[in-house]
Amino acid sequence: MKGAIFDLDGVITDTAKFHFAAWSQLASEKLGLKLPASFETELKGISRIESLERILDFGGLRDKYTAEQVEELAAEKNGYYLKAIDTLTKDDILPGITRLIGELKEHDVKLSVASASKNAPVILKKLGLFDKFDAIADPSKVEHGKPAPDIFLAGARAVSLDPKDCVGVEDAVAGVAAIKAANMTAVAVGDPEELGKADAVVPTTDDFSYALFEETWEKSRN
Ligand code: G16
Ligand code: MG
Repeated sequence: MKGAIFDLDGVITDTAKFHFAAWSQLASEKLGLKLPASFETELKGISRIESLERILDFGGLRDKYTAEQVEELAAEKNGYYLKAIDTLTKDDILPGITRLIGELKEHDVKLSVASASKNAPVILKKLGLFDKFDAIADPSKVEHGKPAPDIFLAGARAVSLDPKDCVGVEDAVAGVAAIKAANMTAVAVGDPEELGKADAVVPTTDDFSYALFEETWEKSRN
């Protein structure tokens, strides 16, 4: 294993609750909708615009807004979201992640971020992790979102590595599909039934380690 390509939300920090709160605020204040709690999981790893399109579909409102209005609504949600994540600090890094980053760096593993979030650099700065990563793939430069492999391929390319030498790290079904489509080894955190396509699934981020990543990579390549 030469590289580890990380999803952000749900792997490095838990921003899903802030995304959901911001979407809920937009839905109730601007769209007259109440979002069911299931949207918090459903929108994980899904881009800003596609998330909004799914919300509009849920409310049967897709045809009511022009493309320009959809962009405005998405920008408004991002405003709510940015306000919410302003309070993030290193205390919001998920358990075991700082240790894992240290272990991977000790073994000269390149680290890159493959998040659907355009806010990834801001979030990593708030967490004090920005300088630990060798690269952050830019989601606005890739054509297809997760489950397409594009963002993970961009993450490997950004650290000049062949995808087959990389482990991708995810918490979402669409993200695991993206990793496998990129021909990487997938390590996931969460429900093993839901994330069954991954090469290894652990219950918490504290179960991640260099040894687990290396062993899973070795096995999946043979
Ligand atoms: C994250 C979240 C998604 C969010 C997307 C875009 O993805 O899981 O819910 O819609 O980023 O975020 P933004 O509006 O900040 O660009 P990931 O890939 O880090 O799990
Ligand atoms: Mg995620």
